[in-house]
Amino acid sequence: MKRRQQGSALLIAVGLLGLLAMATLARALSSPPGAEAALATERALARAREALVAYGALGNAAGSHDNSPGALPCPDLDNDGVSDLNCSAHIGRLPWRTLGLGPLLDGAGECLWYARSPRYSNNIQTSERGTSADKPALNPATPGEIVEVNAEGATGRRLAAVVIAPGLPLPGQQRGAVSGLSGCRSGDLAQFLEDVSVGGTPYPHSSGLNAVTLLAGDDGFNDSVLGMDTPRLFATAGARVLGDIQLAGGTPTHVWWTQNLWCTQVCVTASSGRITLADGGSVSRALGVFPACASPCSGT
Ligand SMILES: [Ca+2]
Ligand SMILES: [Ca+2]
Repeated sequence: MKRRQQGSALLIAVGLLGLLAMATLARALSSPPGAEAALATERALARAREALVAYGALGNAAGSHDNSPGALPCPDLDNDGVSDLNCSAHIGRLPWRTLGLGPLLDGAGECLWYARSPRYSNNIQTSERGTSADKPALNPATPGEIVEVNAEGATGRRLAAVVIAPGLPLPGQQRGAVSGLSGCRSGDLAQFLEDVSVGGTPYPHSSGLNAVTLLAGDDGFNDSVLGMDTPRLFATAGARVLGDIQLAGGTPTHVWWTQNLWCTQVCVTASSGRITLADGGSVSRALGVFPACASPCSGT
């Protein structure tokens, strides 16, 4: 009797294993080729963008109050994973160490690249914000400078930053060995990212001022792009500013508050502060104290 029960259990186990194998095979057959790689790329890009949003809100790991809320790190220009403070280029590798991330890899096993609007750079001293056209006050009304481009051309959206997955090397691209410092392959920008024209207009990635979202696989172009617009950035950085108002018991005394004209960006209702974003959305927080200069929100 016991032996018959054992035999039945074995048959059931074999049957279940067979069903599991069939289900796995069916799932593999139903996924289009490259789907897992594409998913890995999307995951890496999303993690990078959220880390940049967090950096823009809180600055460096020490949470320095010297940074302007919303300011973004310079790219990594020497392939060590660390942002370069005296950078002149607007595009480079994602500074993953500075962002507190591991080396993010796309579906092709390549490290990510990154560009940020020059006026959003945190190598502009906060004390110099608002003193010249190329060092403007940084707040939700500060337009991004990176042009978003799709298959029809420029979309009209201007982005604060963009993260880019390079994909596999295309014909003519030669990438070097993996750096022991960064875990990223060496080589200049042109070995990873492609310059393209859309509708006869050139939109070079190498400038750091275009975010081209053509479908990967189009002839001569396989970069995957994820943009960060200014509302996404300031939804978090703005919450930090409202938090600082509460902490300060009214008007923050930090240099970034005055230099970036935050008083023009905050309005108050009976019990909360509100910051309006560039897309008409807003971020609010209950406040026990208000900045002395803030005006009432319209309609309240
Ligand atoms: Ca570096
Ligand atoms: Ca590429």
